[in-house]
Amino acid sequence: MSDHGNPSFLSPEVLDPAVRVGRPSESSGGLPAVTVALTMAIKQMGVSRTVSSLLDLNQEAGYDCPGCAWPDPDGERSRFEFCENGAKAVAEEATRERVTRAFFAEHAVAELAEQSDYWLGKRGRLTEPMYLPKGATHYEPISWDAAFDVIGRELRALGSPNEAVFYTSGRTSNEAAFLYQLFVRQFGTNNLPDCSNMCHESSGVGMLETLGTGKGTVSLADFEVADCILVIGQNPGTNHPRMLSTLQRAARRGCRIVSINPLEESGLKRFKHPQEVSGVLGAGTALATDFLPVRINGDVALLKGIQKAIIESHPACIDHAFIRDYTDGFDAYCNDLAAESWDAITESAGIEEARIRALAAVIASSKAMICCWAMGVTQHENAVANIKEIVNLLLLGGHVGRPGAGACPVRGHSNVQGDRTMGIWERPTQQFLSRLGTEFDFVPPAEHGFDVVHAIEAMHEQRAHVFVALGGNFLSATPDTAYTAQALRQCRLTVQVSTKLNRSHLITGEHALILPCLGRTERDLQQGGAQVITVEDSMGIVHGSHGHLAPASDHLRSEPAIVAGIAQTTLGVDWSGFVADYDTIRDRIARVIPGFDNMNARVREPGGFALPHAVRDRREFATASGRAQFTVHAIPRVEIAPGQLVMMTIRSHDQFNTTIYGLDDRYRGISNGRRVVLLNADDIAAQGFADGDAVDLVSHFRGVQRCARNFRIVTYAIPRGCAATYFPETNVLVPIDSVAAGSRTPTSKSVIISLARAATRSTADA
Ligand SMILES: Nc1nc2c(c(=O)[nH]1)N[C@H]1C(S)=C(S)[C@@H](COP(=O)(O)OP(=O)(O)OC[C@H]3O[C@@H](n4cnc5c(=O)[nH]c(N)nc54)[C@H](O)[C@@H]3O)O[C@H]1N2
Ligand SMILES: Nc1nc2c(c(=O)[nH]1)N[C@H]1C(S)=C(S)[C@@H](COP(=O)(O)OP(=O)(O)OC[C@H]3O[C@@H](n4cnc5c(=O)[nH]c(N)nc54)[C@H](O)[C@@H]3O)O[C@H]1N2
Ligand SMILES: [Mo]
Repeated sequence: MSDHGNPSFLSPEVLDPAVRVGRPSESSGGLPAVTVALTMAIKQMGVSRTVSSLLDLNQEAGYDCPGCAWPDPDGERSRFEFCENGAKAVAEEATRERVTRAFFAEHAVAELAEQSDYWLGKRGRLTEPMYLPKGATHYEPISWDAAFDVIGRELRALGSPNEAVFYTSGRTSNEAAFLYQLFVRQFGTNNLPDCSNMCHESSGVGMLETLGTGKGTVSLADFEVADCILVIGQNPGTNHPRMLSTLQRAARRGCRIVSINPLEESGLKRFKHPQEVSGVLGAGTALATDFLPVRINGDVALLKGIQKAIIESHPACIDHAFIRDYTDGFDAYCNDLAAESWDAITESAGIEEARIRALAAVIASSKAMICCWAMGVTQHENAVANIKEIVNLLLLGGHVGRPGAGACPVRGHSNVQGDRTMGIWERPTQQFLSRLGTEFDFVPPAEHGFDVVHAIEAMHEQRAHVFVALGGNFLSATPDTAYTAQALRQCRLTVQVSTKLNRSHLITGEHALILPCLGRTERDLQQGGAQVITVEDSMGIVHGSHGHLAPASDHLRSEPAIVAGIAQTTLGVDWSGFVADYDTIRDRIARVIPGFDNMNARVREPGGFALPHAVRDRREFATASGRAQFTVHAIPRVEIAPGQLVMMTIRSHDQFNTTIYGLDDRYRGISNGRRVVLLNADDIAAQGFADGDAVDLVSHFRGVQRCARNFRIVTYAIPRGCAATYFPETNVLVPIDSVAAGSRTPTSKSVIISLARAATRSTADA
C-alpha cells in the first residue's frame, strides 16, 4: 500500500446547500442552448479561441468533436455544426487554464483529493510530465525520458506480462490505439480493458451472438427513410444532441418516434434547432410521438409484451420470408411468447397491457423501423437479454439489412468504436491476432486478458502490479469506488496519459506518473509535418481529424509519441518512424484490419470512408450457424425488499462522464448541485420523507451494504420503485461483483438501494 496521506478519495460527501429545483423543461435546444454553451466557452477559452475552435468543429478540414460518436451529415453541412454539449466538450479541452508544476508544488495529493471532480476539472490542462515518487506527498516534474524509463523498468521487472493492465478510454485515435495494442501484445498480454466494458459491451455481445456483428447495422441515410424510430434507454438531448437534428427531420416527415425510458427526457419532447430562426424564436418540433415510462429494467418484459401483441394481433406484419431465409430459432421464440403471461409482463414493465398493445400496433404498421439504444439498457444484470430482445423485435418484421431499418447502438465516446476496430479488446479473435502476428513477425498472446472488472479484482488481489491508462478516469468511471481505490493503491506503479487533472491522478500506486498529451483540438506537429489522426463514428464511417489550435503547452506529446516512448524503454523497439509520420501507422493498419485497404488515400477524401458491413450491405450473418438468431429470455425477477428501490445512475446535462462541466441539469430543472436523488412522490411519502429532505443512500448486494451520504430528495416524474442519481457520485454504491451476464458490464442502472435519514439537517432548514 502506498503511504502518501490517506485522503478521502471519493468526492466530498457533503450536501449541496444551494441546489435549486424547478420544473423540467418542455423542449430542448433553442436560444438557451446557444447562450449557455457560448457563456461557458468564452469563460474558458476567451472570444477569439471560441470563434476559431467552434468554426472548425466537425468540418471536413477541421477536427472531430470529442463530445460523442454521432456521425456527421454528408454533403451540405452547415458552416457551424452547432451542438451545446459539443461546444462544452471543446471548451473543456481548449480552456486557457493550466495545471503547472507550481500548482503541484503548492497542493499535496491528499489535499487535491479532498476537492470535487468539478473543481479538479476546472484547473485546466496538464502541461508537463509529473512524477509522484514512493512516499512523496507532492507530484514533481520529470523529463519524458526519465518517465519512460520508470515505466520500462517496472514493466520489465514483472514476473509475467499478465501482471500489467493497459486501459483505454474512447477518445484515443485509431493510430494511437493501433500502436498501443501492438505494444501491449508484443509485450505479451491481452490485458486491454477499455471503457466499452462499462458501456456498450452488452450491445456487442448481444448483437454478435444474434446478428454476427457487434456494430450497428444502420447508416445516417436510413434515418431519412425510416417510418418508426424507437429510442430505448437513451437521452440524446443531453448525450447526443446532434442526433436531435436527425430526429427532427424524421419527425417532420411524419416518422413515429417512440421513447422508452423511465423519465420523459425533455430532449425527446420538443426540439428547437439552434441553427434555425424558427428554432430560436418558435415553438420547435415535437419529437417523440409516443412515450412509455418503463420501470427501470422493465425492458425485457416490455419488449416481450410488444412482440407477443404483434404475433397475436398483427400477424400480417411478420416478415415470414425473411425469417425463413435468414433466421433460426423462430418456433422456440413464438412458443415462449405464447406462454408468457400478461401479468408478468405488465408487472415487470410497469406499463398497462392496453398501452403495450397500442405501441405494438404502431410498430406493426411500420415498413422500416430503427431501434436506437444506449446506457439505459446495457448496464443491467440482464443487459445482454435486453439487446437480444431488441434484435428479436427487429427480426420479427425483417427490419435488418434493408433501407430505413436496423439496429443502432448509439456509441458514447467519439472513437470508442474505432478503438475496438483497432484491436483494443481483451478478447481478440484468433483471426485478428494471426494477421497482427504475421504483419509484425511475432506470436501474439492467445490467452484472453482482463476486462475492467477483472482488472480491478486482479489489482486488488495483487495479481496485477502496474496500471497504465491511455485516457479516461478509471477510478471515478468504474464501479465500487472504494474497492477500486484500494485496488489502484495496491499497484507498484500507476500511469495516466491525460489531458486534464482527474481523481485517477490522486489515488495511485506506490509511485505514479501523469503524462500530458495533445487533445483533438490541437495541432500535432511531428518530424514529417502536421499530422492527421482518424476516428470511426457510431455508424462505421472512418474520417480524419485535424486540430488547429496551438498546444496547451510546449511539453505535450501526442498519444502515438507517448506509446512509442513506452514501447522503446520496455521492448527496445524504435518506433520513431511511426511517430514522424502517421501515414506509416495507417499503412500497417490497412494490412492488418479488413476494410481499411488504401486507408491513407481514403481518409483524405471528403467525409472519409464507410467500413463494409455484411449485415447492412448483404444480409450476411456471421453467427455460428450463418443465420440471424431469435432468442428466448425469461423476464428478470429481482428480489426487492419493502422500502428498497432500484436506482439508475445517469448523466446530467452538464457533464461528460466524469468531467463535470457545470452544476446544472437544465432540462430536468435541477441547478446548482449534483447530490440529488430523484424519486416518485408516492415513494417519498410512503417512506415518511418529504421533498428536500437529506438522505443517505445505502446499496444492498449479496449481504453487503455500501453507503453514499447526503443527497437531497427531489420529487420527480419517475415510475414507482425507481430512483435516479448522477454518475460518478454514486459509483461508490455499484457493487464490483454485480455485472451483466455475458458482457460483465457493471450494473450501473440497476442498483438496489434504501434511504436513511442523513445526520445532516435537511437542505430546507440549512
Ligand atoms: N454531454 C455528454 N455527452 C455524452 C456523454 C456525457 O456524459 N455527456 N457520455 C458519452 C458516453 S461515454 C455515453 S455511453 C453516452 C451515454 O448516453 P446515454 O445512454 O443517453 O446516457 P445516460 O445518462 O447514462 O442515460 C441513459 C438513459 O437511459 C434511461 N434509463 C435508465 N435505466 C433504464 C432502463 O432500465 N430502461 C430504459 N428503457 N431506460 C433507462 C435514463 O433515464 C436515461 O435517459 O453519451 C455520450 N455522450
Ligand atoms: N455509475 C456509472 N458509471 C459509469 C457509467 C454510468 O452510466 N454510470 N457509464 C460508463 C461509461 S458509458 C463509460 S464510457 C465510462 C467512461 O469512462 P472513462 O472514459 O474512463 O472516463 P471519462 O470521464 O470519459 O475520462 C475523462 C478523462 O479523460 C481524459 N481525456 C480527455 N480527452 C483525452 C484525450 O484526448 N486523450 C487522453 N489521453 N485523455 C483524455 C481527461 O484527463 C479526463 O479527465 O464510465 C462508465 N461508468
Ligand atoms: Mo460510454
